[in-house]
Parts: sequence; C-alpha cells; structure tokens
Amino acid sequence: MILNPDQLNTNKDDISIHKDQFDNLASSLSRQNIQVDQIVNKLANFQIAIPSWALGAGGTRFGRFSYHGEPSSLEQKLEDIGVIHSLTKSAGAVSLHIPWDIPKDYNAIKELANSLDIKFDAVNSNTFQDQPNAKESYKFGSLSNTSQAVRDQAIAHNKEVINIGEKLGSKSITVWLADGSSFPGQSNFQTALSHTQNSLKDIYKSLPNDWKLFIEYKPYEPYFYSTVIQDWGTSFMLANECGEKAFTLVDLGHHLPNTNIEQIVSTLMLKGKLGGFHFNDSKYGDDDITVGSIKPYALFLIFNELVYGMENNPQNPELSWMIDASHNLKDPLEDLIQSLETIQITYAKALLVDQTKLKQAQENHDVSLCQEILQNAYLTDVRPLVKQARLQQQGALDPLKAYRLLSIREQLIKERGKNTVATGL
Ligand code: LRH
Ligand code: MN
Ligand code: MN
Repeated sequence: MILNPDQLNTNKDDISIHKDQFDNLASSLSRQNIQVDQIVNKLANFQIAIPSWALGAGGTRFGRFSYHGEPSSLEQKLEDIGVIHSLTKSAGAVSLHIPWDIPKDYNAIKELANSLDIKFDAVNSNTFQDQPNAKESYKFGSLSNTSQAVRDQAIAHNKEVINIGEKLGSKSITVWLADGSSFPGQSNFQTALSHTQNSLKDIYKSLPNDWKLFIEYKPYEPYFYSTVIQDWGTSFMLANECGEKAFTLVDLGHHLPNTNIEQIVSTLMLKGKLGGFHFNDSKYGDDDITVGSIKPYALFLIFNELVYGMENNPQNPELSWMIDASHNLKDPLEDLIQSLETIQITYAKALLVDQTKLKQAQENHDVSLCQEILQNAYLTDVRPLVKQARLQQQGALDPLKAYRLLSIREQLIKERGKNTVATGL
C-alpha cells in the first residue's frame, strides 16, 4: 500500500488548536531568545532509519506471534516505511540486514525507495546465525573464531554486504558480533580479540573510500560469560586500529544497568569516533522496547550530549541514526511511530538547553542552576514544535491518530492477508 498525500487531510480537525499552541510556545520561547524557526528546521531535517527487521512483529526467544498484515518482501517493508515516513516525515531511510533482506531486483528496489523518499542507510552484516548451506558454523564465533576457515567465511560475508550496500547507495556497514563465551575458560580472551581485530582490518581494506565502518558493542547476550566486543572502549580501540573510516556505534540497550551513556556519547564525540546510534529503551537489558517508554529523562540527557557534540565537535562525522526496537505486542508500525515521536520530542527539548547559560553556571560552580537549566528544557512541552516541523513538510499533525483514522492496518490486512510472517528476528 502506497500512501497518497491527499489521504493526509486528517489534519483538518486539529489545525486550529495546533496553531494556537504553536504561537503560544513560539512567543514564550522567543522571549527567552530562542530561535524557534531554526529549531523547527533542525527537527524537519532529522531523519531516522527504520531497520528492515522492525516491521514485522518481533519475538522473544520463547516464541514469535505474528501480526496480521506483516510485510513478506523487501518491497512491502519499504512500503511500510513509506507509510510511516509520509505520516511522520522523519523516517526517510532504511537499514537492511543481510541476508534477511537481500534485494532481488536492485533497480526496482532503488526506484521504489526513491519514489517513497527513502534512502539506504547502513547495511548490517549477520554472522550470528548460520545460513542454510553455509560451509562453516558460527556456533563458536565468527570474526573471532579459532578456525581460520570460519573467520574467512565471516570476512567474505561482510565484504559481500558492502557490495550489496554499494549497489543500493548505502555509505556504511554496521558490524555487530554475537561472538563470546558462556563459560569461564571456554575462550582465550586475547586470542579472540586479536582474531577480531585482524578480521575487521581485513574487512576495512574492502571499504570504499566514502564509506564508514561502524563497530557495535554489547556486554552480554547471546553468550553470558564474555563478549568479545563488550563495551565502547573495546569498540573504540578496534575502530582506532582499523583507521579513520571506522567508528563506534552506540546502541542504547547495550549497556549494563545505570551506565552513564551520555558520558560515553560525549567522550566518543570529543574523539571524533561516534559513527552511529541505535535508539530503543530498556528496563533490564537489551529489551528493544519503544524509545523513551521507560527512561525518558535519561534519553534527554543523552540527546543533550549529542546536540552539544553536533554543535561543538566538527571532528565527529554526521551520525547515522536508526531505531533498533522490535517486540511482539503492539502493531509494529504504531510502535515505530511512537518511537519516532519520542526521538523528535527529546531532540527538540535538547535543542532548548541554553548552552551559554549552562557553561556560565558550570564555570561558577552553580550546581543548582546547572540542574535547573536542564530541567527547564526537559519540562517544556515541545510537541507544538515537532508538529510544526511535520506540518511544514505536509506530514500528519498526529501521526498515530492519522494512522488509525486512515485504517492503514486494516488495508494492509486486506492486501496481504492475516497469516503473514516477516523475515528477521
Ligand atoms: C544486537 C542488535 C544489532 C543487530 C540487531 C538485530 O542486539 O542490536 O544491532 O544487528 O540487534
Ligand atoms: Mn543494535
Ligand atoms: Mn541489540
């Protein structure tokens, strides 16, 4: 189903109340010397990639429950992203996981993406599952495996993913390794790390000049005693040894409880080594639930550092933003709309932080004022700014409401049927 912009006149009922709310907020912010237009433009330009694996209902390791009308091909996944993008105007990119979503007809896929205003963001390799007919098994690791044959297969796969991405116009590859061990003594830490470093260097050699390599870390899962790339420090070290086109990727769910993620973000940006970002939220581990559903203030503090870095760290490249969330209870499209909304809201709040005042308060060691400045931004209801950014681009004032009013899921079920299964996790 391809959404026609005419179908978007769901804004009619809400436009006058929005205008009032926007004018009120804009005049109060202008009195604080905040450039409202600039913030609205930044919000309009902020695009977040949707991963191809988040469009079907995700599972748990105990079961997978299908959601009616799920996309069963890459084309249908792109159409779903097209729907979210027409409503939110903030999902103008897709991130493919290979081999879950290998295009069959590259030109047709590129044309479809283009017609939906969707770009190809980072491509993701997968050496955490064995593929049918694969010669070697990743049961005991991939890039870190003690067997040269397994490492070679995993390296070749990553090079193939780069080739696929090149044909689509992607400019980066994300490597996440499940490699690790579940029992003490199972693996030699130094050997595993050295193999991983050498394998990454080999992949890096095949990286086109205008590409980036993102190295994702995660402390545990699927293995429960050790993970080879367990934390940002390990990723940073590996990226440094690879070279200037290699960067660390931060996934919000990949930290032990209470880790100060905003400080990690800040350090990486200072060093020019933060390349990509995966949004989600969690209460316990890598829960991959809707962005901002559990710790919205923590997300704000992280965004505050991201905004600071984007404004003060020209040494850091533009970031690749992606939502890495999927689960099995909500309509996946509604869930993504909610995540996108929270990301935009939180970005807007971070843009309100008065950096000059904050710096002054920090220099005066006025701790209470520092906290007040952050709280003041966080407690401002910025939804009219986010709506205004969407309105400017002919998006929906309230994307979730529009999604329901337009009966999109019902139409998808009519088109695709009830018993559909998407590829992915
Ligand atoms: C690993 C991860 C990584 C994978 C995705 C499916 O937990 O965050 O980014 O590619 O999930
Ligand atoms: Mn991730
Ligand atoms: Mn994850």
